[in-house]
Amino acid sequence: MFDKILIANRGEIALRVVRACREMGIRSVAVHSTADSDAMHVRMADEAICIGPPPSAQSYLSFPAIISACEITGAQAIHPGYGFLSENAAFVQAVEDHGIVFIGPSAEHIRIMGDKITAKETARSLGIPVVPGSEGGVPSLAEARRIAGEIGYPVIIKATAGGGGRGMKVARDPAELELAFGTARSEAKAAFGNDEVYLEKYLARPRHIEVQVFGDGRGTGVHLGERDCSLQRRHQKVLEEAPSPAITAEERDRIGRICADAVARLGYSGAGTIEFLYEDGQFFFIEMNTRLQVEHPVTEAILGVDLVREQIRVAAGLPLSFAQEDLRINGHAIEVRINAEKLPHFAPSPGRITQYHAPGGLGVRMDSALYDGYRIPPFYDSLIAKLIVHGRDRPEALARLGRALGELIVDGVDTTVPLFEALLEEPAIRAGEYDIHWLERWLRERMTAAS
Ligand code: MV4
Repeated sequence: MFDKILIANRGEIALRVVRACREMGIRSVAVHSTADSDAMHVRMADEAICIGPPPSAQSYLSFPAIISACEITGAQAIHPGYGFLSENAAFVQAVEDHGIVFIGPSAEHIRIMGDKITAKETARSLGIPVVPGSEGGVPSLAEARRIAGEIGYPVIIKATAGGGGRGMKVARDPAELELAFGTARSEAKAAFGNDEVYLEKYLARPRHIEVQVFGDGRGTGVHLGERDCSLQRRHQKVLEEAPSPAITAEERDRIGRICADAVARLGYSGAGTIEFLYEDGQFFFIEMNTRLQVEHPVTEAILGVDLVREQIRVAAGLPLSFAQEDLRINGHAIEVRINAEKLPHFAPSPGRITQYHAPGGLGVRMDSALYDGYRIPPFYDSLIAKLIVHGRDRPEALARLGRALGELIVDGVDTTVPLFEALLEEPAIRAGEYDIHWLERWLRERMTAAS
């Protein structure tokens, strides 16, 4: 096992990794920009080292700054958290070239899944159900017309190099396809410097359901059930829950087994998430994330597994501490993402926290790097806390969420807490009946009603 791990991240996820390290008897090294000298992850780690000025490009994204910090502190491994360098294959290569262990999958697996077309081809070849569409890139409008005629309208055009929903266009008929194809290509070229696009059947009202997987890099693959992340705004998740209120135990076992099998055959190492659109009882692969995700605590809550600990074990060459048959789902968990943002437009709201009180009690977990008097810098993501509640069933988790939100105090900045208080009143949320478009529709209706 490692003696010392460097955490190439900040905020709540850096703290999350510090905590796992401490429980495992591993020393932790925090890195920070000059804007984060007073950050909680810096205070809680065993050591801290400044790696540059506030802009991420010169600090949290700087290969030389982070690799030098490892060499100076003697850290043997790097945990990347999520975002920043967590899915950067070139970084993984550089880290390994310096004899440091990257806590995550191989550069090759990150590269395969980072390209939407090779990801989809790989998924299909491993027996994962994919959305019907083009095989690879679509070079011309004529070819797009032919494929759309085959799979049927509506279709969606996606940029190969895209992600996070950027560069997507829907076409309902051949006339719309002409415009959509041209726009998708030129937007892809402008945004990503790559105009390659591909075509898929457009699913009108799916849910976003993702399967948590783990590989030990030596042919063992397991799944840890799914999370329902359908509540999104502008491709940002707002609330996540596990298990999904939309699927049966049989559906879970079936898709889970397919994913675990795929991970085993890939020889995948570490944590991964296989994302699906789910509609009318069918799963369709869209992409795979090769990192720990923001919403991993809902899986931890219902399975009692420490996912960061497992990541560290696997990176150190140890087996997973559990087998598939050891896992049993216990109850229901919900996470809400509390952002320093001002409603109704979600404008960033950085500033000083004048009063902070975290909720507690049975079934409540608060993952946050906030403290009284902390100044939220304006340079980074607006996520300031994740509130995760766990109950014996979904109604109990919902009740606990309402109770915990009532205990929480975050003064000095605006937050998205009022959004969750309003969502808890909604019959569709209470019933678990929402798709990927539900939240945006609800926000639009409420905003027009308020004005
Ligand atoms: C789709 C789709 C409908 N049909 N693909 C958006 C982000 C990217 N990761 C995939 N996305 C979508 N792909 C087909 N064939 C609808 C979306 C989509 C979406 C997906 C997940 C969560 C929220 C979403 C919001 C709008 C569109």
